[in-house]
Amino acid sequence: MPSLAAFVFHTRGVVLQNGATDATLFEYVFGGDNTLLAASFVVNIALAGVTILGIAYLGRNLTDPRSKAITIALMLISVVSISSYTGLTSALTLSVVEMPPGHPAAGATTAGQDGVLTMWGRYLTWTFSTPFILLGLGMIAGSNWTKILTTCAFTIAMCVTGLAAALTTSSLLLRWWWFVLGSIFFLVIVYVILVDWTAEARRTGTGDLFRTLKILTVVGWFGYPILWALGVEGFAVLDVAITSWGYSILDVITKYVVTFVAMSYVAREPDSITGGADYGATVPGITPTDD
Ligand code: RET
Repeated sequence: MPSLAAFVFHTRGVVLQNGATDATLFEYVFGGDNTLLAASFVVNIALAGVTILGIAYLGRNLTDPRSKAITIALMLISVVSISSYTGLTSALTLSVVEMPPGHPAAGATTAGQDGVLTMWGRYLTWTFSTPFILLGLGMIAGSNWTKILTTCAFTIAMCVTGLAAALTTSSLLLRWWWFVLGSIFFLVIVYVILVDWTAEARRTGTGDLFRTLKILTVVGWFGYPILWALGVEGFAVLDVAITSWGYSILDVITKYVVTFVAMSYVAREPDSITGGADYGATVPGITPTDD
C-alpha cells in the first residue's frame, strides 16, 4: 500500500502540475534576476515581525479581557502573515502553472517549465489571515457572533475560490467563474462592514475609529481582486513582480496599518472597547485569575 506521504506528494504534483521543484523556484526568485519579486516577500517578513513586536509593546499594560481578545486577533493577522511570506520566500507555496488555451499567458514558460509563476500560497494563507482581520473589526464595532462568524466564513470561501481560480488549468471560463463566485462572497463581507458594523460602531462608541478602519479595509480589499484580474492569473497585463508588490503593498495597508491604528486606540482601553472582568469567561460571573 503506498504511504500517505507518497499519496500527498503525488496529489500535490498532479493538482499543481508541479514540474519545477521548490529548489528550482527558490533559485529562480533569489538567484539574482528577480530581485524585485524576492524583495516583495522578504520586506513583508520584516514588517510582520515588527508589527508583532509593536503589538506586544503597545498591549503590555492591558487588563481588560475584551481589549486583550481584540489585541490577540490583531496579533494573529501578522502571525499568519510572517508564516505566509516565509512559505513564499522558501518557494514552498510557489508553483509553475500552465494556463488553459485562450488565456493571455498560455504557452508561457518560467524557470524552464511550461506555465507562469503562481503565488498560490497567498490565496491559501489569506484563508487564515482575513478571518482575524474581520474578528478584530467586528469586535471593535461591538457586533454579535452571528455577523462576525458569517463574515469569517465568507472570507474563507472567497479565498478558497481565489485559490481554485488560480489553480484551474482545464478551462479559462471556469477560472473566471471561480473569480465571479469569490467576488459574490466578497460583496457579502463588504455589505456587513459598510451597513451593519458601521451602524453598530456608532451605537457602541467606536464610530470614529471604525470609520478609519473601514475605509482602509474596504478600499484596500477591493485592490486584491483588481490585482488578480490584471495580474498574470487574469488578463496578464501586469508581470509577476509588479503583481506581487501590489499584493505586498495592499497587505501593508490592510494588515499592518489597520493593526497599528486599532492598537493605538485599544491600548488606551476606553470604555467603548472594554468588556468587564468576566467578559468571555466560560462560567458567567466568575473572573478568571489574572494571567
Ligand atoms: C480574490 C479572487 C476571487 C475574487 C476576490 C478575491 C479577493 C481577495 C481579497 C483578499 C484580501 C486579502 C487580505 C489579506 C491579508 O492578509 C481571492 C483575489 C474578491 C479581498 C486582506
